[in-house]
Amino acid sequence: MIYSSTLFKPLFHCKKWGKMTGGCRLILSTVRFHCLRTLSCSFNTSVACRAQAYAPVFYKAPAYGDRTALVDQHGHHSYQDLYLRSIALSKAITRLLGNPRNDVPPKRVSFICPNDASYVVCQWAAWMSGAIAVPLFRNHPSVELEYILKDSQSALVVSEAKYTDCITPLAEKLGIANITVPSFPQHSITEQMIHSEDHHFDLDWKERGAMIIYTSGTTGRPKGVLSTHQNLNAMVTALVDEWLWTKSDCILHVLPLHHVHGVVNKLLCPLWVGATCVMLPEFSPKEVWEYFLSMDSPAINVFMAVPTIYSKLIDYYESHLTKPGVKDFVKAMCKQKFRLMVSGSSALPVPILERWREITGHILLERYGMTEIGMALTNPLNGPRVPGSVGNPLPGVHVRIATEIPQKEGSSYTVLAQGNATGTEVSEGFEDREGELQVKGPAVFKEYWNKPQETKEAFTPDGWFRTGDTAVYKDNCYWILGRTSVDIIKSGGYKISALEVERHLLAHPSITDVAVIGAPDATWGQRVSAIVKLREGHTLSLRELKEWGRAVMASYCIPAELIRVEDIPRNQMGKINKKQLLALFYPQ
Ligand code: MCA
Ligand code: AMP
Repeated sequence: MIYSSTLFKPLFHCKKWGKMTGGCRLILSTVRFHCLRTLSCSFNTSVACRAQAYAPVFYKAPAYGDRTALVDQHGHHSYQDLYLRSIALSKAITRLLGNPRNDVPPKRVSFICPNDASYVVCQWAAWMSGAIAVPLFRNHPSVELEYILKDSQSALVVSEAKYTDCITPLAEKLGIANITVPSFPQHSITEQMIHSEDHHFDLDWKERGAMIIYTSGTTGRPKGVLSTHQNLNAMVTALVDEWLWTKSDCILHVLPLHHVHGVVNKLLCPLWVGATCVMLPEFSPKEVWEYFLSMDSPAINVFMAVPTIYSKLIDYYESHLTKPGVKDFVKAMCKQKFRLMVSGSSALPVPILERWREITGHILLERYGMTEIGMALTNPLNGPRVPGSVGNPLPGVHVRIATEIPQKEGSSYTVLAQGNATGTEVSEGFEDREGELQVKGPAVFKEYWNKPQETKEAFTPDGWFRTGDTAVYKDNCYWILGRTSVDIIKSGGYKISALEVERHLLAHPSITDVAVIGAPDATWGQRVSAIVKLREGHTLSLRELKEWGRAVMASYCIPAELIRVEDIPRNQMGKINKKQLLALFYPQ
């Protein structure tokens, strides 16, 4: 089913926000009323308004009216414009799905968009309809998209016009409804779209599922991390409070929109406070530097990225911006324009932090997070940032460092250190001892979608989420020492399951045995390296493997290196010791 041409038709000939006809005005004033309550809630947590305190970000949009919410390749989009477009789409969704607001659990609406305003519209529309939003990544191959559509049991997939050709056959194959949203800007928005139906969005938001993000684990296929509106609310408000987001901020957005870093930290936070998000269709070092050095409005004053992006920006700087006068200009502009530059999603190498400081005069603020928990630890906005450390817990977040004591019936844990935003206590005799970082708090996800066993195993018996990261508390802050499992690779900020890549590679007609490891890399953090045994008489080049890989896995999972061996070393039990493989092939 494609409703592309009809979806926004009623939106032509838009009158302005303030000049609405009777029915419409009534509806919007209801919405405004709720928004004001919500806004006041963020400052006043009285019981009377708690019900709306977990409402999604779109509740705030009417209050921000014609302020610029988003700037993308199509132009400027005000809060009211995004809001009205979202209502229009939510009406189409509701028409197709019945009334998802009544569903328990809520229906899933997947969507696939470029990095532009259409993403926000799809996300808000899904929430307005009461559905769970499942963002798809436009660069994923169709087998990956199919897996997510199936696993999330999506009732509907919304695609921006550019992706309709890719999505329609998938949706038809899976028997899922699909609609197309036209590319921006096709039509201006009108009031007619919100006539006739009542648009009050009063739902019990707190426990309601909001978003499913897919993440790789050590075992099995990617898991859908279901966060509730309360979880998202906690993630956003902690960052807004801690990093002092205000509506005068303007962030440059360059990250993919199927992970928490791009969705929550870089998009929901600015939209929450009425700030502006300038969104590039994809990361380009040249364009980022142009924005950094531009005198034009809107002036970017906040930037966040993964360490690989800072590394790539440094490379670009070294080859294009190091002439004496230019260097000084770059530093002066960055110092003057920016109030905050953040790094996260994987460890920030100290040489990158140092070089960035020399170039821009900014000490990157490093923070630590995870899809399942949002952000947990951060260096301070004001106050000394410790290179290599990830600081201390954000407001509302409880963390502990613990080691497991395996027992016949479940496990118990020795707690080495435990803390929150007010301080950390180290258990006597366990100073500077490393263990697993575990997290509790309102931002911690509800469940892995349809995976009760995996959900159970992700928590300790007393309810702490087990991150799988090794950490230590030392010198009054937390340090991440790496993953507990070698089978989780972080490349360019993406989490990649080595086992998942192996599963794909074993389907290659020339490969008979394989071990995938994360090779250390100055730019990428780690790069995916495949150690393979080929079938008798077969040959395989890296180029051929990459070519083949494009159809079956995300580009960032495709091995960047191929090492052919006669046999993959195994121990007597037939197990591969990946730490030994790493030492053997990457001795440095
Ligand atoms: C691209 N390539 C990669 C990756 N990205 N290889 C390994 N790892 C990657 N991450 C490959 C491409 O397939 C291509 O290979 C070559 O590198 C150049 O690709 P290109 O697209 O030009 O690279 P790029 O545009 O410069 O992309 C690099 C990037 C991107 C911008 C750093 O990887 C990225 O957006 N990363 C951010 C991921 C992210 O947001 N993570 C957050 C999740 P070939 O040349 O062979 O074709 S973690 C999270 O959300 C938690 C909560 C947290 O703490 O933040
Ligand atoms: P993801 O599961 O894709 O959300 O990635 C979360 C993982 O990224 C964490 O479990 C860590 O392993 C890693 N990570 C995020 N931020 C940092 C950081 N600042 N330093 C080290 N690792 C990080």
